[in-house]
Amino acid sequence: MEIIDGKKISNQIKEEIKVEVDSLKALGKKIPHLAAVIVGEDGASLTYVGSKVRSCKQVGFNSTLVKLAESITENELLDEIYKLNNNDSIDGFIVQLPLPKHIDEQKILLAIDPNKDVDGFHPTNFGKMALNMRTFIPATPYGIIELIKRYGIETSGKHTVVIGRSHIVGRPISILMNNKGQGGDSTVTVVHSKTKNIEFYTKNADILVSALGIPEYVKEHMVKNNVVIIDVGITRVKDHKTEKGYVIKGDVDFDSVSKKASYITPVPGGVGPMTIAMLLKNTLLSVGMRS
Ligand code: L34
Repeated sequence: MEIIDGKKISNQIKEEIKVEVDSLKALGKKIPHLAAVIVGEDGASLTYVGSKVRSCKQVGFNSTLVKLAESITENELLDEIYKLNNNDSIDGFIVQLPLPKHIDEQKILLAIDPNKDVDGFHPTNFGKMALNMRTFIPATPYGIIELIKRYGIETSGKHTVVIGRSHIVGRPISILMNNKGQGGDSTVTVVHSKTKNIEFYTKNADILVSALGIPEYVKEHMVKNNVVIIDVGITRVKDHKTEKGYVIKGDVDFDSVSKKASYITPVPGGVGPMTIAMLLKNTLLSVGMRS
């Protein structure tokens, strides 16, 4: 069994990005500038966005954090997005999800200029991704593909089972792993809350991607020997014994499942840090496409 070290690979990618930023700077070109919009005070969202801003500094990007109150109206948020769309100094931006219930997420995502949509959530970019055209790939699935490539894991002809069909992970990763090319060419099954007998599918997976959000849902008896496990789940579980008052759990019961796996991503330190590295990569791509 080999642990897939997302923390290490994400640092490598950030180093690679820094080299490119340094050469842009040496040539007197524009410094990449990423903006992030966050609405409200959700603890996990604040952590993730904070980490995005910190990573911008690490690689030499400029960054802007737009922090908005939970009570903001949909129209006010749309105005913020138009400002970012029209601000020429900004190469790309994201609106951290989830948004408060009174705001229509689709409406917000549709308002983002597709050329600045470094999350790849706009229908234009999502459609391009589905057609295997060059575009922004949503950062979490992009990070998974990158881990698979850098660990030399074979996907061609393999049976990949994805648990979950969210717009930000399950659906896009199912498309990417089925697309033609390296990291793809897989036979993909997507299981979800309405699937009967989920175990029947997971037991037949060569590669299992879990993006469900139920801590330790995937148990040893649900997978076969030598399975490749990609655990995208990241749930904060209350634990008063710890300083922070919670522990982070993945979708997979790591201790038992890792014994059967050929490769496995840990939580934390697996897919999470890759999400951030690939967002930076998309921002660099945006600079290239805009200049
Ligand atoms: N718009 N919303 C938008 N884009 C995204 O790409 C995201 N996502 C998901 C939630 N909402 C979003 C993220 O940024 C999930 N996500 C994310 C980003 C980073 C990490 C996890 C999820 C991460 O850094 N995880 C660390 C642990 C962090 C902690 O201490 O809580 C890890 O090692 O897994």
